[in-house]
Amino acid sequence: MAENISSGTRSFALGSITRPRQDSPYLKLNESWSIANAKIEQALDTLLPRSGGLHGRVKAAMRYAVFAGGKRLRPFLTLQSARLFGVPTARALRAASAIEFIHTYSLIHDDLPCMDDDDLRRGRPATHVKFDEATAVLAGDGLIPLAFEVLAAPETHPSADVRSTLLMRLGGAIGADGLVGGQMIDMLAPGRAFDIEDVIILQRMKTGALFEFSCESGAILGCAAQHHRTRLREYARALGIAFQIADDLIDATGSAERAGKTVGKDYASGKATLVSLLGFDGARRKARLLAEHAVDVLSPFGSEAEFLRLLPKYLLDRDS
Ligand code: GRG
Repeated sequence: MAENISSGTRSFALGSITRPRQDSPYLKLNESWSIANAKIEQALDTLLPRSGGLHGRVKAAMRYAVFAGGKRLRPFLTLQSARLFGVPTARALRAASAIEFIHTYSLIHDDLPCMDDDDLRRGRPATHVKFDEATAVLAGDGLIPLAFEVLAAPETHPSADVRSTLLMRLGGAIGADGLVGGQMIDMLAPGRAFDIEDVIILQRMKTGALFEFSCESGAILGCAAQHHRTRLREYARALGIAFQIADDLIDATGSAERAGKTVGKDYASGKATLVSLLGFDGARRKARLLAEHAVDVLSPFGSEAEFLRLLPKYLLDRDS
């Protein structure tokens, strides 16, 4: 049921998110996300280095990984949060692209034999399978400074204060107390008796931190008040855990063909997840409550936040 979208540069699937009914409010969200994705693909293409030179292989691997057909959820969150504060689209697209570069690096490295050891990503051979391990490490490494370079450039925002806030918040989100720390906990997880609180800490760092930055970055670009930034982080935190529960349900019950990645590994290994700790029904209930909380947090915002309000429940229906 993948929604195929032509982005101008290539064709990709907007995940395999359940196709909305024709009368559904989700139809509008789906359309808006598709239009946004075409712009995001264009921005990613412009900002990524072109292959070529003696080191062309690493640039080819960076492009291979980025243009593998991801949902572009995090960039969409940035564009939607930027919309709340009237941020020009060109600026928001730069922050959105930087975030997708970081997300892609994390997926490349996560798939490596020394990490999660997965051969399939986004329905295609993982980067280390398509190229080789060293090239995949370097491709991930290359995407990190590219993200920082894009955010630090004056085209992202004329104010150096805004740019340095973006850099600082991204650094915090993906460092030892964010994405990297979350991955460390995840690596240590097999064989450990994690409780619900431990799993939430792990997920908040591994998945949530980049979600939080995705939502907050639009507010930072819009020079929004601190309380707005805090709200958007809270929205992202609830959304991130709900999204992770959906991911764990896909792992436990989904098909690799639809998910475009290996499924069943976490479930079979007995790794603690909110699904294994709460059971299927308990996890679904928790995800629903989180989705409702995320929507409540957006109450001060008007109709500009309509897609952010629709996203939590929409994402719970996904199967990739
Ligand atoms: C290597 C430092 C380091 C971190 C890796 C991102 C990550 C941490 C691991 C990926 C494994 C995983 C299942 C993470 C939880 C949820 C998640 C990030 C899923 C992938 O995100 P989607 O569904 O992917 O947005 P697409 O392909 O649509 O971009």
